[in-house]
Parts: sequence; C-alpha cells; structure tokens
Amino acid sequence: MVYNATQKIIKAHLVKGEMITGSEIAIKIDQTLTQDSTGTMAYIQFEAMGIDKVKTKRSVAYIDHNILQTGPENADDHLYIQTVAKKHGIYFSKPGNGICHQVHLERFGVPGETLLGSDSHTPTGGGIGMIAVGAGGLDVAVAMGGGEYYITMPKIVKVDLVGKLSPWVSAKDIILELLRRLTVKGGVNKIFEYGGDGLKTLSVPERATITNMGAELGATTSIFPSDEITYEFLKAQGRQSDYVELKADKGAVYDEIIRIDLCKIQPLVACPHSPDKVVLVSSLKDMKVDQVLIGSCTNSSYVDMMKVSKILKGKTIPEEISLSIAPGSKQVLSMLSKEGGLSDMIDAGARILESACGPCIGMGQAPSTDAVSLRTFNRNFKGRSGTVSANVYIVSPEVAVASALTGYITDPRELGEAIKVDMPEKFTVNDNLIINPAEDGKDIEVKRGPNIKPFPKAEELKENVQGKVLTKLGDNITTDDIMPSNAKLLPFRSNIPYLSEFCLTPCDENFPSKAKEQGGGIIVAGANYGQGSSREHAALAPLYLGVKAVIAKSFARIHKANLINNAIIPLVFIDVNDYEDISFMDELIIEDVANQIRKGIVIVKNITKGSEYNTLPEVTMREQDMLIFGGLINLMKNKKKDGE
Ligand code: MIC
Ligand code: SF4
Repeated sequence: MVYNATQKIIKAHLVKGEMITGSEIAIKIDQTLTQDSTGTMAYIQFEAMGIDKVKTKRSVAYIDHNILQTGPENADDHLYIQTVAKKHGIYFSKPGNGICHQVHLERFGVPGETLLGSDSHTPTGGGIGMIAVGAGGLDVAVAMGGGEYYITMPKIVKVDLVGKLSPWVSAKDIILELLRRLTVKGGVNKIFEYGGDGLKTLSVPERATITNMGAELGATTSIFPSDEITYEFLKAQGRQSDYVELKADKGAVYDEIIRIDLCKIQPLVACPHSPDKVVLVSSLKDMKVDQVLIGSCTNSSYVDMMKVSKILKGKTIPEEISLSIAPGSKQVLSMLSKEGGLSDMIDAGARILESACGPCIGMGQAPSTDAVSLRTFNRNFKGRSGTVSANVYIVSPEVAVASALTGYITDPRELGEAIKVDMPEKFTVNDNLIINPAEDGKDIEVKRGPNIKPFPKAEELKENVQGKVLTKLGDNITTDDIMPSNAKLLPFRSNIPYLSEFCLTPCDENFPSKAKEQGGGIIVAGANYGQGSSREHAALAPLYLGVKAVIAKSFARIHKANLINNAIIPLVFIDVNDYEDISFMDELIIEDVANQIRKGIVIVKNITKGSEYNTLPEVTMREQDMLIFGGLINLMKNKKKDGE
C-alpha cells in the first residue's frame, strides 16, 4: 500500500474506525495544548474526570490571550491554570513566553505526532509535520485523560506547490490565494497536505503561516511533510533528536489536487470583513491607512520580525500612522533585541507590544472610529478589533510595513530590492518561562479565584423539543458573533452566566433578553454557522440561555462538535428554501426527537406557519448518543455506570 503523509500519521494513531472518507474515526493524541481563554474550562472539565496525571506524551498550558490585567480576574485564571498544570503533569508556559502556536512550534512540536489544542489555530503545528487539530476544551480534556479524539475522516487534498515565490511575495500570500479560490467554507472536512517542488523553498515558520491560516478555510487541519528543512529547524532549536522524516509515498493518492504556481502569486490582501475577500494589493493602491499591526500566531516568527525591522531601519513612520508590533515569542523578542532589530523598530516609531495575542483578540489597540487597520493576523471579522466601525485588512508583514511607511496600502515591490533574512543556524534557547510539572502533584494546592463559576450542564433529551425562533441569522456567523471576545469580556471566560448576557449581541442586541423571556428556544442560521474560534463558550452561553437546537444551512466543524458535546442539536436544512419560510418568533416543535435523530432525518414542524421542514442531524452514532444522553460528560458518566 502507498500512503500520503496524512494517512501515515492517522494510520499510526488510529484507535477506532477505518480511513474511509466521511466515516468516523478515533485517533490517539500524543500532545495537547491549551491557552488561557479556553484553558480554564478545559482544566475544570479535566479535574472533574478525577485523573491524577495527564496520559499524553506532552501537554502544555499557555498563557497568551488574557494578558491584560485590569482587575484580578485574568490573573486569578492564570494562577488556577498554573497550579492545576503543576498538579496534573502539564507544562506551563508563563505569560511573556509567547503565543501558544509559535512557542509550541519552537519548543515542543514533533513531526509525525498528533496534537490536539483548545484553539482553532492549532493546525500551525502542521508546519512541522504534525496532525494538529483545534477542538473545544472538553475534547482536549478528554485527550489529556488518555481518551481518543473522534473526527470524520476528511478528504485529503494535495496542494501542489510549483516553483518559487517572487521577491516581496510571502507565505501569507499563498494561503490568501487559497482562501481566494476556496472561500471560508472551502476546507470543511478536508485536510490540506502540501507537496511539490516548491516545498523546499519554504522554511518551517513560513509553512506554519500557511497551516495556521488553513483554519480560515474551515479545514480540519493542514500539513507539510517533514524533510531536511524541518530537520534544520529542529536542529537550530537544539531539538534534532525530535526529527522524524515524513513524506508521502511515491504514487500516493489524494481526493483532490490543487496546483499553485508560486511564481504567479502577487501580494494579496483580505478585505473587510472576511479572510476570503481577497484581492490584489495593487488594486487597493493609495487607500489611506490609519493603523498597522504586525504579529499574531500567523506572522510573528524571527524571520518575519527581522524583515520588518530591516525595512524600517533608518526610516520614520508618518505622523498619521499608528504602528504596533508584537513579536510572537520570548525567543523571537530576545533574538530581535540581540540583533538590533528591536531598536530599528523602536527608532522608526513602532509601539512594541508584549509577546502575546494582544490586538488579534481585541486585547487593546482597538482602532479609532471608521479606521482602516492593516494587520498581519488571520481574522478580520467585523468588530473583532474592538471597534465595530473599523475596516480591517489582512496582509503579509511585507505589505504591512510597506504601507506603514507610506501611510497608504502599498505593494511592497515598490520598495525596490527585496530584503533577505536567513533562518538562523541556532536559535537562542532559554526555557526559563516554561515551568515543569511536579513529579508527584498530590500535595499541590489548586488555587481557584472567585471568578471561576460552575459551567452549565446539559440534560438528557426530553421527548419533544419545542420553542420559539429566538433569532434568524445569515451566512458565515462567526464564534466572535456568537460569543464576542474583547478586553472587557475575556476576563469572564470562566463565568458563563455573565458572558451569556453578550451572547449573539453583535448580530441581535436583544438575543439574551429574548432567550430568557422565552425560557430558551431555537436558533435559525444560514451557511457555515459558527466559523472561526474553538471557544466552547459559543455553545455554553446558548446552553445557559436555554437554546435547544440550531437549524442552519451548514455548520463549521469545531463549533458543531462543541454544540453536540453540550447536547444542543445541530440540524441542517435538506431544502435550503425552507430557511426562507421561517420567521423570527415562529413556534417550532420536533416530536419524538431521540427516535428521529436515530433515524437520521428530523422533521421540524412550524406550528405558527403550519409547515414542515426536513432536516439532517448529520451526526455519527456516538454523537447521537451524546445528544440523547445530554452531552459528552453525561455520556461518559453513563458508560462508566455500564462498566464500559
Ligand atoms: C481566536 O483566534 O479567535 C482565539 C481567541 O484564539 C480562539 C480561542 C478562543 O476563543 O479563546 C480560537 O481561535 O480558537
Ligand atoms: Fe491568538 Fe490571534 Fe492566534 Fe487566536 S488567532 S491564537 S487570538 S494570535
């Protein structure tokens, strides 16, 4: 048999099922990662399982999202995560050490292994040859406890990279080109495996930029082979012993093949308010820019930062421009400083931010009213910057810095000869912000601040599900719409009752009050409902408000899994025209719901209109059980009772 790289890893980790596209498989997870905005929930759930020590090869808890400490809440959560990590065998990356995905790539990622992370950009690890998947905190907690992870065996798409990028065109433009071609829905239930002779031209951090933003395609994950370039990267990190070669066999088969001619790609930009609204940078030439932000897990590696510093060297940004830069990790920041790049940035007028997610998740640096903000990040959903009226454009570091210097959207090719920065032969390694877990954690006291509130628990399914349509939403509703995140709300990630007051408010201001008034109900939505983040808060807050089902044209993968884990029924319209028939506040009923789910087709009756809609639950047998027994936790309890 011949296998591609994806199949090789999946086969080596397969616990249940067969590698048949569309069927459910379970894989063993070698490594996990959490970050602080999803981590608290994940560890509360892990603690509830009563397991002393994680059963993975390596689990790491990062603090990188909620680093703005304007009150005790975030710091309390950090302390909780730090102590719970020490007790249960989890490495702890302190605030200041950097963004989880960047640090994981540098210090922990191992080719050929599996990684499950409670963050949707976990696929960054695909840059080093891992099957790295984003999931809700509960799934990560289960994996820490040694449980398998279930996915639908995705289609495997080969992305054949041919040739070499032109000067001033970068890895970011490759993934923007894919987004342009495939859209934010184009990757659902697919893994993108990169290949072709263009591979050898891309370093590990460049590959990671591409796999990182594969999340915006809705993909399960993306992966590059592990080759000489991977070896050089690991060696430079002092980790050559972690190297394993991983390549597709000759003649390996793929479900689809996409070809990208690297020489033909030009600098690209994603326009407001979606990462797939991609156009040529040159087509926006002369658009005035107010703010430029460089960093995030997509573009904050050492080479990215050094390039930016070299372009800024000896220059000054115009007075109307606000430029902020967040190097991705302590390693990057420290090396940038030793090489003199940091002072070139500071001298040019940049504001230097902590190595963390920062403005990418609305933690500070919200732009001014109606501002044009250029960012090297991965998401430009409306309002995510903290300013609803801002227009956020997603670009490469080269485009960002060229525009910061001119004050207008600028094609970097106008800057003349391209700047070249080599990958270092040796990175500065200093892991003093990574705290090892205790050998024996039994005497470690877990510190719980008052902000940590119990999370809502789902209940066993009743005979009928009945309720009003609490809101009717359009296509591509993001988890930022469902459960907004910003400097004001992130401190409450462990307080669902408080957060629920803001649930879906960017789309429908009155949603929380209506849901409460009606004692819960049903959400109706368009295509790709729940795209974006892995935050299970986008399921927990609706659960708290009594939402029982979401009927949509289609769902994004991670959010759908989070809904099922919390026993909110996801239903897909068979005839999309039925969506048009439903109105706000219509009374819907699903009778004998458990049996209908088991049968695989669910009839939703609209009592108000007197009509009926056929819908698909699109769930596996295991997921049917979860919905019926009241979510993953209840299902696990039930299985324990039955001695399974
Ligand atoms: C994001 O980029 O939206 C986040 C913040 O990293 C989320 C995680 C979260 O909501 O806490 C993600 O991508 O999963
Ligand atoms: Fe952090 Fe932004 Fe990356 Fe999410 S996308 S992990 S908020 S840097």
